[in-house]
Amino acid sequence: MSTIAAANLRVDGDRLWETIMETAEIGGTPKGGICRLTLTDLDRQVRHWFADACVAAGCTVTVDEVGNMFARRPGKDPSLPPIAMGSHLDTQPTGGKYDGVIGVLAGLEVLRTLNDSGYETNAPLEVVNWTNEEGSRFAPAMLASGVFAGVFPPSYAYERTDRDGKNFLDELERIGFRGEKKAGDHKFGAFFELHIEQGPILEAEQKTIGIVTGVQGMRWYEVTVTGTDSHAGSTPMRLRRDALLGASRMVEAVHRIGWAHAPDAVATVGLIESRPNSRNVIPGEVFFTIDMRHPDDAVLARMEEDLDRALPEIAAALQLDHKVERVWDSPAVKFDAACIDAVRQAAAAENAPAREIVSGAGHDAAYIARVAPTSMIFVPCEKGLSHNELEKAEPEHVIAGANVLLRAVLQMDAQHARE
Ligand code: HGY
Ligand code: MN
Ligand code: MN
Repeated sequence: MSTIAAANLRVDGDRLWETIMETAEIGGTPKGGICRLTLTDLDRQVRHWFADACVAAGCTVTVDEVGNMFARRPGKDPSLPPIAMGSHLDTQPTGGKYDGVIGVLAGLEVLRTLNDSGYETNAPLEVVNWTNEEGSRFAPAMLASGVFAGVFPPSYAYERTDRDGKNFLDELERIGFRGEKKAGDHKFGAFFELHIEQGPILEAEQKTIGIVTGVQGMRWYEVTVTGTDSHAGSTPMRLRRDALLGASRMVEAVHRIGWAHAPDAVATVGLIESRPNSRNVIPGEVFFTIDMRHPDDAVLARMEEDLDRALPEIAAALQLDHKVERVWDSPAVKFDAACIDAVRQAAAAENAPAREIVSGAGHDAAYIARVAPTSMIFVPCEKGLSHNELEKAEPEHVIAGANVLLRAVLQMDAQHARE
């Protein structure tokens, strides 16, 4: 089929939407979201669903040593590096139906559409499901795409433990997804990730497509504050070493640092554990996490300096000990100009109102951009709400995003064939 004829190819929107709703049942929550943490039995279930669907679409499915799944559709020339699409099927504990999922399932839908039309690409195509993008169960986020991109050795991923002390490698083996394939053993000709924006901009500007030019910088920290757990009734206020009071002031300080560098900075304390967590014991130890982000790495460094000043001051004033560890540093990323342009042209061909945008959220594409020409396609979500069970995307936006993905992939394939 000529590329002109390919220009008229469109995904089957109903079929795509059906796959999104069908997989949403795997870990579906009463509020309409999904709780499908990485390397759990539910993750195993959706992985088998994905592998079966890809095999039924004529793909070969391989799994690498950290559980990344690659569904390959042959092209005319098997020697060419595959053009890849993908995202993640793991979710937040109170995740939505669309975060990550639409990037994987739109990739599957692109393959199905090409099968229906008998269109043969020059290069092979691959649809990828990256392990542990969310970083909610095992920190940091984008862990397995990071291993694929050579940012972390597999051993680093294997050693990660969740808050219950469960180990990444044990869980990966338990669900049967520790593959033989070396992570990063094959190159991509290009990588495209379709994702909801998870922010308010596209909806506010009534744009259907975000032409994603890059991802902001982000850093994660873990803080342990130590005081003395003692009796809530018999310990006078002046003799207390209250770790939760210290942590509370530190949470306020993180919030202040975010505001000090707003509007582009964000700073969040999302996870906090107070021990012994008994109503009549003064907390002796508190563990909490910090997530700070900014499009400019230099500002992110200044935010970290602010943190390094604020936390010791707070601890000293309350005679507390504390430990801060930076556990993740993902610098700001700029995507590949040719891939960005492919998305821009595809959106124009779709007559979809579009604008350029930098991603506030982290994505596997941020790491894959280190080893392959990469860009992303955003579609709006209602009120920009995400990492929330009420996350909502409109079918026509997701379908338009899938058509832009299809076009961008075919354009990049044709472009590489001409080179
Ligand atoms: O944290 C993030 O930005 C991504 O959703 N994992
Ligand atoms: Mn995501
Ligand atoms: Mn997410």
